[in-house]
Amino acid sequence: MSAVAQKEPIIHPLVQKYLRIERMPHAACPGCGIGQVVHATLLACDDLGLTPENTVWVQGVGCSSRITYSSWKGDNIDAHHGRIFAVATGMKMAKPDLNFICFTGDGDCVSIGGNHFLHACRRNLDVTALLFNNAIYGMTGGQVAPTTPVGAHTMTTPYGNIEDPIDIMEVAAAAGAAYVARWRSVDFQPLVRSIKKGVQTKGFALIEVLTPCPTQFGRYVLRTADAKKVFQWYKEHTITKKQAEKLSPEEREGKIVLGEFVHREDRTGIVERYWEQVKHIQGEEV
Ligand SMILES: Cc1ncc(C[n+]2csc(CCOP(=O)(O)OP(=O)(O)O)c2C)c(N)n1
Repeated sequence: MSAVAQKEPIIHPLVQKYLRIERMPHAACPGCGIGQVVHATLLACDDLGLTPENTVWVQGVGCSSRITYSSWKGDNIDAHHGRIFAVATGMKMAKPDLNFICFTGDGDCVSIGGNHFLHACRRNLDVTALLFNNAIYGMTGGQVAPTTPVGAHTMTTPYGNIEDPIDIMEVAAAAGAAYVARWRSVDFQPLVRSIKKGVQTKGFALIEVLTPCPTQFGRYVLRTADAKKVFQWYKEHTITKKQAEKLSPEEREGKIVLGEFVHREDRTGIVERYWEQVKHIQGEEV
Protein backbone atom coordinates (compact mmCIF):
# COMPACT_ATOMS: atom_id res chain seq x y z
CA MET A 1 0.00 0.00 0.00
CA SER A 2 1.34 3.42 -0.92
CA ALA A 3 1.58 6.01 1.86
CA VAL A 4 -1.03 8.78 1.73
CA ALA A 5 0.70 12.12 1.17
CA GLN A 6 0.25 14.48 4.15
CA LYS A 7 -1.31 17.76 3.08
CA GLU A 8 0.22 20.92 4.50
CA PRO A 9 -2.49 22.85 6.42
CA ILE A 10 -3.44 26.17 4.80
CA ILE A 11 -2.79 28.92 7.32
CA HIS A 12 -4.26 32.39 6.86
CA PRO A 13 -1.51 35.06 6.64
CA LEU A 14 -3.09 37.02 9.52
CA VAL A 15 -2.96 33.93 11.72
CA GLN A 16 0.66 33.41 10.77
CA LYS A 17 1.55 37.02 11.52
CA TYR A 18 -0.29 37.53 14.83
CA LEU A 19 -1.12 34.19 16.44
CA ARG A 20 0.90 31.37 17.89
CA ILE A 21 -0.43 28.52 15.81
CA GLU A 22 0.72 25.87 18.26
CA ARG A 23 -1.76 27.34 20.81
CA MET A 24 -4.75 27.11 18.45
CA PRO A 25 -7.63 26.32 18.10
CA HIS A 26 -9.56 28.84 20.16
CA ALA A 27 -11.98 27.73 22.88
CA ALA A 28 -15.10 29.63 21.70
CA CYS A 29 -18.39 27.67 21.42
CA PRO A 30 -20.02 26.98 18.03
CA GLY A 31 -21.95 30.04 16.83
CA CYS A 32 -20.10 32.45 19.14
CA GLY A 33 -19.36 35.85 17.57
CA ILE A 34 -15.89 36.19 19.11
CA GLY A 35 -14.09 34.74 16.06
CA GLN A 36 -15.62 37.37 13.77
CA VAL A 37 -14.38 40.16 16.02
CA VAL A 38 -10.91 38.63 16.26
CA HIS A 39 -10.77 38.46 12.46
CA ALA A 40 -11.90 42.09 12.13
CA THR A 41 -9.37 43.22 14.75
CA LEU A 42 -6.45 41.47 13.08
CA LEU A 43 -7.43 42.84 9.68
CA ALA A 44 -7.68 46.38 11.05
CA CYS A 45 -4.36 46.09 12.91
CA ASP A 46 -2.64 44.73 9.83
CA ASP A 47 -4.00 47.51 7.60
CA LEU A 48 -2.67 50.11 10.04
CA GLY A 49 0.76 48.50 10.33
CA LEU A 50 0.35 47.38 13.94
CA THR A 51 2.64 44.45 14.63
CA PRO A 52 3.26 42.14 17.59
CA GLU A 53 6.37 44.26 18.24
CA ASN A 54 4.56 47.60 18.60
CA THR A 55 1.28 46.38 20.12
CA VAL A 56 0.22 45.14 23.54
CA TRP A 57 -2.91 42.98 23.89
CA VAL A 58 -4.68 43.46 27.22
CA GLN A 59 -7.65 41.49 28.49
CA GLY A 60 -9.76 41.00 31.59
CA VAL A 61 -11.61 37.80 32.57
CA GLY A 62 -14.46 36.03 30.76
CA CYS A 63 -15.04 34.17 27.46
CA SER A 64 -14.39 37.39 25.61
CA SER A 65 -11.37 38.09 27.75
CA ARG A 66 -9.61 34.82 27.15
CA ILE A 67 -8.89 35.59 23.56
CA THR A 68 -5.19 36.25 23.74
CA TYR A 69 -3.90 34.33 26.79
CA SER A 70 -0.38 33.86 25.47
CA SER A 71 -1.74 32.62 22.15
CA TRP A 72 -1.09 35.92 20.37
CA LYS A 73 2.38 37.00 19.33
CA GLY A 74 3.84 39.93 21.22
CA ASP A 75 2.97 41.07 24.73
CA ASN A 76 -0.24 39.60 26.22
CA ILE A 77 -1.38 41.01 29.56
CA ASP A 78 -4.15 39.35 31.57
CA ALA A 79 -5.66 41.71 34.12
CA HIS A 80 -7.89 40.68 37.03
CA HIS A 81 -11.62 40.62 36.31
CA GLY A 82 -12.71 44.20 35.56
CA ARG A 83 -9.25 45.69 36.10
CA ILE A 84 -8.25 45.87 32.47
CA PHE A 85 -8.11 49.67 32.25
CA ALA A 86 -6.24 50.04 35.52
CA VAL A 87 -3.53 47.75 34.16
CA ALA A 88 -3.61 49.34 30.70
CA THR A 89 -3.29 52.82 32.26
CA GLY A 90 -0.05 51.98 34.04
CA MET A 91 1.43 50.34 30.98
CA LYS A 92 0.41 53.01 28.49
CA MET A 93 1.77 55.76 30.77
CA ALA A 94 5.11 53.95 30.92
CA LYS A 95 5.20 52.99 27.23
CA PRO A 96 3.27 55.71 25.40
CA ASP A 97 4.61 54.77 21.98
CA LEU A 98 3.10 51.28 22.02
CA ASN A 99 -0.42 50.57 20.75
CA PHE A 100 -2.79 49.05 23.28
CA ILE A 101 -5.70 46.88 22.18
CA CYS A 102 -7.94 45.86 25.07
CA PHE A 103 -10.48 43.01 25.02
CA THR A 104 -13.27 43.04 27.56
CA GLY A 105 -16.78 41.67 28.11
CA ASP A 106 -19.94 43.46 29.22
CA GLY A 107 -19.63 41.93 32.69
CA ASP A 108 -15.90 42.64 32.83
CA CYS A 109 -16.20 46.24 31.61
CA VAL A 110 -19.46 47.67 32.93
CA SER A 111 -20.27 45.42 35.88
CA ILE A 112 -17.26 44.52 38.02
CA GLY A 113 -15.07 46.95 36.07
CA GLY A 114 -17.60 49.80 35.80
CA ASN A 115 -15.57 52.14 37.96
CA HIS A 116 -12.36 51.66 35.98
CA PHE A 117 -14.26 52.01 32.73
CA LEU A 118 -15.72 55.39 33.75
CA HIS A 119 -12.32 56.74 34.65
CA ALA A 120 -10.66 55.44 31.48
CA CYS A 121 -13.27 57.48 29.56
CA ARG A 122 -12.84 60.53 31.81
CA ARG A 123 -9.05 60.38 31.57
CA ASN A 124 -9.30 59.84 27.84
CA LEU A 125 -6.75 57.04 28.09
CA ASP A 126 -5.24 56.52 24.66
CA VAL A 127 -6.12 52.83 24.12
CA THR A 128 -8.60 50.99 21.89
CA ALA A 129 -11.11 48.79 23.70
CA LEU A 130 -13.22 46.09 22.07
CA LEU A 131 -16.16 45.31 24.29
CA PHE A 132 -17.86 42.00 23.48
CA ASN A 133 -21.44 42.41 24.64
CA ASN A 134 -23.25 39.06 24.75
CA ALA A 135 -25.79 40.46 27.27
CA ILE A 136 -25.01 37.78 29.85
CA TYR A 137 -22.16 36.32 31.94
CA GLY A 138 -21.06 33.68 29.47
CA MET A 139 -18.05 32.00 31.02
CA THR A 140 -19.59 31.43 34.43
CA GLY A 141 -22.81 29.86 33.18
CA GLY A 142 -25.45 32.41 32.14
CA GLN A 143 -25.99 34.79 35.07
CA VAL A 144 -27.75 38.13 34.55
CA ALA A 145 -25.52 41.04 33.48
CA PRO A 146 -26.11 44.81 33.52
CA THR A 147 -26.70 44.50 29.77
CA THR A 148 -29.34 41.74 29.92
CA PRO A 149 -32.72 42.84 28.50
CA VAL A 150 -35.49 43.52 30.99
CA GLY A 151 -37.77 40.51 31.45
CA ALA A 152 -35.08 38.03 30.30
CA HIS A 153 -34.86 34.66 32.01
CA THR A 154 -31.30 33.81 32.99
CA MET A 155 -29.73 31.44 35.46
CA THR A 156 -30.06 34.05 38.24
CA THR A 157 -33.35 35.62 37.09
CA PRO A 158 -35.59 32.56 36.72
CA TYR A 159 -38.73 34.75 36.96
CA GLY A 160 -37.43 37.41 34.55
CA ASN A 161 -34.94 40.27 34.88
CA ILE A 162 -36.45 43.25 36.71
CA GLU A 163 -33.60 45.67 35.89
CA ASP A 164 -33.22 47.92 32.83
CA PRO A 165 -29.98 47.37 30.89
CA ILE A 166 -27.28 50.04 30.80
CA ASP A 167 -26.61 51.84 27.51
CA ILE A 168 -22.83 51.58 27.27
CA MET A 169 -22.62 54.07 24.40
CA GLU A 170 -24.37 56.80 26.38
CA VAL A 171 -22.24 56.20 29.45
CA ALA A 172 -18.98 56.28 27.45
CA ALA A 173 -20.03 59.44 25.61
CA ALA A 174 -21.07 61.21 28.82
CA ALA A 175 -17.88 60.19 30.62
CA GLY A 176 -15.65 61.69 27.90
CA ALA A 177 -14.51 58.91 25.54
CA ALA A 178 -13.03 60.15 22.24
CA TYR A 179 -14.45 57.46 19.97
CA VAL A 180 -17.61 55.45 20.66
CA ALA A 181 -19.29 53.01 18.27
CA ARG A 182 -21.50 49.93 18.36
CA TRP A 183 -21.85 47.11 15.80
CA ARG A 184 -22.89 43.48 15.64
CA SER A 185 -20.19 40.88 15.10
CA VAL A 186 -21.68 40.20 11.64
CA ASP A 187 -21.20 43.85 10.55
CA PHE A 188 -17.74 42.95 9.37
CA GLN A 189 -16.74 45.90 7.15
CA PRO A 190 -18.11 48.65 9.45
CA LEU A 191 -16.42 46.91 12.34
CA VAL A 192 -13.02 46.82 10.61
CA ARG A 193 -13.36 50.51 9.66
CA SER A 194 -14.41 51.35 13.19
CA ILE A 195 -11.50 49.54 14.82
CA LYS A 196 -9.11 51.39 12.49
CA LYS A 197 -10.73 54.71 13.37
CA GLY A 198 -10.55 53.85 17.06
CA VAL A 199 -6.85 53.05 16.87
CA GLN A 200 -6.15 56.24 14.92
CA THR A 201 -8.13 58.43 17.32
CA LYS A 202 -5.98 60.05 20.01
CA GLY A 203 -7.80 59.18 23.20
CA PHE A 204 -10.10 56.50 24.55
CA ALA A 205 -11.83 54.47 21.85
CA LEU A 206 -14.62 52.10 22.78
CA ILE A 207 -16.11 49.76 20.22
CA GLU A 208 -19.00 47.70 21.54
CA VAL A 209 -19.73 44.58 19.54
CA LEU A 210 -23.01 42.71 20.03
CA THR A 211 -21.70 39.16 20.12
CA PRO A 212 -24.15 36.25 19.93
CA CYS A 213 -23.73 33.61 22.63
CA PRO A 214 -25.92 30.61 21.66
CA THR A 215 -24.66 28.59 24.65
CA GLN A 216 -25.82 30.94 27.43
CA PHE A 217 -27.88 33.86 26.03
CA GLY A 218 -29.45 31.58 23.45
CA ARG A 219 -30.18 28.73 25.82
CA TYR A 220 -31.48 30.79 28.77
CA VAL A 221 -32.99 33.91 27.23
CA LEU A 222 -34.11 32.78 23.77
CA ARG A 223 -34.64 29.11 24.72
CA THR A 224 -32.58 27.92 21.76
CA ALA A 225 -28.91 27.11 21.22
CA ASP A 226 -29.40 27.30 17.45
CA ALA A 227 -26.88 29.92 16.28
CA LYS A 228 -29.05 30.89 13.28
CA LYS A 229 -32.01 31.72 15.54
CA VAL A 230 -29.77 33.71 17.86
CA PHE A 231 -28.43 35.74 14.89
CA GLN A 232 -32.03 36.26 13.78
CA TRP A 233 -32.84 37.75 17.21
CA TYR A 234 -30.02 40.28 16.75
CA LYS A 235 -31.31 41.09 13.28
CA GLU A 236 -34.77 41.80 14.66
CA HIS A 237 -33.60 43.78 17.68
CA THR A 238 -31.08 46.12 16.08
CA ILE A 239 -31.50 49.22 13.91
CA THR A 240 -29.10 51.74 12.40
CA LYS A 241 -28.89 55.34 13.60
CA LYS A 242 -30.58 56.43 10.38
CA GLN A 243 -33.49 54.05 10.93
CA ALA A 244 -33.76 55.17 14.56
CA GLU A 245 -34.13 58.81 13.52
CA LYS A 246 -37.30 57.96 11.61
CA LEU A 247 -38.95 56.12 14.52
CA SER A 248 -40.92 57.46 17.46
CA PRO A 249 -39.63 56.68 20.99
CA GLU A 250 -42.39 54.01 21.26
CA GLU A 251 -41.30 52.34 18.02
CA ARG A 252 -37.63 52.44 19.13
CA GLU A 253 -38.47 50.65 22.40
CA GLY A 254 -36.47 47.43 22.77
CA LYS A 255 -34.26 48.14 19.73
CA ILE A 256 -30.50 48.49 20.02
CA VAL A 257 -29.08 51.28 17.86
CA LEU A 258 -25.95 50.59 15.80
CA GLY A 259 -23.45 53.12 14.49
CA GLU A 260 -20.86 55.69 15.46
CA PHE A 261 -21.88 57.88 18.38
CA VAL A 262 -18.80 59.96 19.23
CA HIS A 263 -15.68 60.97 17.32
CA ARG A 264 -13.88 63.87 18.95
CA GLU A 265 -10.25 64.82 19.18
CA ASP A 266 -10.60 68.16 20.91
CA ARG A 267 -9.49 66.97 24.34
CA THR A 268 -5.99 65.77 25.25
CA GLY A 269 -5.69 62.64 27.36
CA ILE A 270 -3.92 61.61 30.52
CA VAL A 271 -0.89 60.09 28.76
CA GLU A 272 -0.09 63.22 26.75
CA ARG A 273 -0.64 65.50 29.74
CA TYR A 274 1.48 63.33 32.01
CA TRP A 275 4.49 63.38 29.67
CA GLU A 276 4.12 67.11 29.09
CA GLN A 277 4.18 67.58 32.84
CA VAL A 278 7.23 65.31 33.26
CA LYS A 279 9.12 67.28 30.60
CA HIS A 280 8.08 70.55 32.17
CA ILE A 281 9.23 69.52 35.64
CA GLN A 282 12.50 68.07 34.33
CA GLY A 283 13.09 71.26 32.35
CA GLU A 284 12.61 73.35 35.48
CA GLU A 285 15.03 71.21 37.48
CA VAL A 286 17.87 71.38 34.92
C1 LIG B 1 -13.02 39.00 41.12
C2 LIG B 1 -13.78 37.96 40.33
N1 LIG B 1 -15.11 37.83 40.49
C3 LIG B 1 -15.80 36.92 39.77
C4 LIG B 1 -15.15 36.11 38.89
C5 LIG B 1 -15.94 35.07 38.12
N2 LIG B 1 -16.14 35.44 36.74
C6 LIG B 1 -15.32 35.00 35.76
S1 LIG B 1 -15.84 35.46 34.24
C7 LIG B 1 -17.18 36.26 34.90
C8 LIG B 1 -18.22 36.92 34.03
C9 LIG B 1 -17.68 37.46 32.78
O1 LIG B 1 -18.71 38.05 32.06
P1 LIG B 1 -18.44 38.90 30.80
O2 LIG B 1 -17.41 39.94 31.06
O3 LIG B 1 -19.74 39.39 30.29
O4 LIG B 1 -17.73 37.90 29.80
P2 LIG B 1 -18.29 36.67 28.94
O5 LIG B 1 -17.79 35.44 29.63
O6 LIG B 1 -19.77 36.77 28.90
O7 LIG B 1 -17.67 36.88 27.61
C10 LIG B 1 -17.21 36.16 36.29
C11 LIG B 1 -18.27 36.73 37.14
C12 LIG B 1 -13.75 36.26 38.74
N3 LIG B 1 -13.04 35.54 37.89
N4 LIG B 1 -13.08 37.19 39.47
